[in-house]
Amino acid sequence: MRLKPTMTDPGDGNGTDGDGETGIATKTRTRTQRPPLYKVLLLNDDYTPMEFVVHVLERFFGMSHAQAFEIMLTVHNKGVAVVGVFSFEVAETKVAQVMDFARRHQHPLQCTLEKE
Ligand code: TYC
Repeated sequence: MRLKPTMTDPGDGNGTDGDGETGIATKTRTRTQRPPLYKVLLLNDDYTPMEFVVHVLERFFGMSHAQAFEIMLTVHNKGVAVVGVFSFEVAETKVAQVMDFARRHQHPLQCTLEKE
């Protein structure tokens, strides 16, 4: 009689090995750890040109022109939109790239991240 499940005999969950014996049933549940994800948000403003926002979405988020235009309009109409979901490191990098690109072109475009 074994007390714990093994790789070759995970057991049937009834606490026995099916060997007719009884014992103390111990189960080890393996909790799968997924890395936390972060949403990258683009915010609307009254001054950044629409074409500039479309270009940003194509350049930094790999969107097609049609996709980029659609998301830009969503931000324009609703005030904010999620433009991608990434690991913290990638999300942080995208935000920095967008903010730097906007600043260099003297547009007030704002991009931020939020834990999912
Ligand atoms: N509202 C801007 C305009 O009318 C366009 C715009 C869209 C700005 C999306 C920022 O994230 C943004 N020119």
